[in-house]
Amino acid sequence: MPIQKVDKIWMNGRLVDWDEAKVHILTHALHYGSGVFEGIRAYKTIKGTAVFRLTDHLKRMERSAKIYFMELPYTVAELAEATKELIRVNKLDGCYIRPIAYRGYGEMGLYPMNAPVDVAIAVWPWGAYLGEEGIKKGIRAKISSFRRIEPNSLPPAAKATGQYINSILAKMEAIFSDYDEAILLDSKGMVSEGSGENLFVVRDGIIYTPSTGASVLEGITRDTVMKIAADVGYKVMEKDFVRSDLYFADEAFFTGTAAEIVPIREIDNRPIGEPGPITRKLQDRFYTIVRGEDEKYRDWLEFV
Ligand code: PPE
Repeated sequence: MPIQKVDKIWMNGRLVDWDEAKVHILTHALHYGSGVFEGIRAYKTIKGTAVFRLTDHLKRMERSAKIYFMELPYTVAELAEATKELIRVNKLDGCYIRPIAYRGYGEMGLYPMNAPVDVAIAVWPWGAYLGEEGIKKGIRAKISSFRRIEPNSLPPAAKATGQYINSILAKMEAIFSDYDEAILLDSKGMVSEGSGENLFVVRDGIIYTPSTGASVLEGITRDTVMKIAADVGYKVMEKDFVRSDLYFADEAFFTGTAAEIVPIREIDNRPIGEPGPITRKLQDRFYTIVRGEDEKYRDWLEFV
């Protein structure tokens, strides 16, 4: 997806011009994938622009960094403030936000502790990740022949740059096979998640999503959906399941910051059907909340 250029990028505490936001070719993270990042969205609300669950995202970045012994030179509060300032400076209302902390220039080799840790934040307008049409009508997914990375090789709980090579393999395979998105199984063969989204299925009115034991990222949208579904009165369960449970689903959908909530209408050529009532209801609740139209969830909005 092409990036829509804006004015400034935040790099190590300074606002730099978009075209000047560069790194050295010998940046450690470029060679070894030794970076951690986040994907966050800001929405235009009735009370101004607000970042959705900004602090929760930045805390997850801190947890990702912890796994890789990466000491972030800024606190969560400092990064939150920098994010808000950056959105103001670029005069954006709704946008996507990409903070990244990475091992920088100065050391080569696999022991990374002497390389500097650089931090940057970029913001830009980013539309529907799996298409507007996908949000409305649902997408087609295919179980990937690539297995999801497992906790004892690359911890899926970390949102680390290098780990995404796994998602890229799955995504390319899905697109080249004329599907919209991949569903990865974990190393045990249990259903895990999409290339960049968590996965939910509905059967007999109960909502299921794979547990963290099935190599999933602890998605913020996953957590949001579980909470709002429970508040609406649905039963939600974290439970690991196999591929036939996907085929038997009454409804299925992906969740993610970039994707938001995207219905799945077909898996491996087996129809799931038009987006169902529970998926619709959750989409509706989600957009109401991110747009600040529900007081109950005001704590999730961090105003710019
Ligand atoms: N699983 C994976 C592997 C993943 O990358 C994401 C987010 C999620 C689940 C959902 O997490 P959350 O956003 O907290 O609900 N993927 C991000 C990056 C996508 C990209 O292509 O880059 C995102 O949605 O921002």
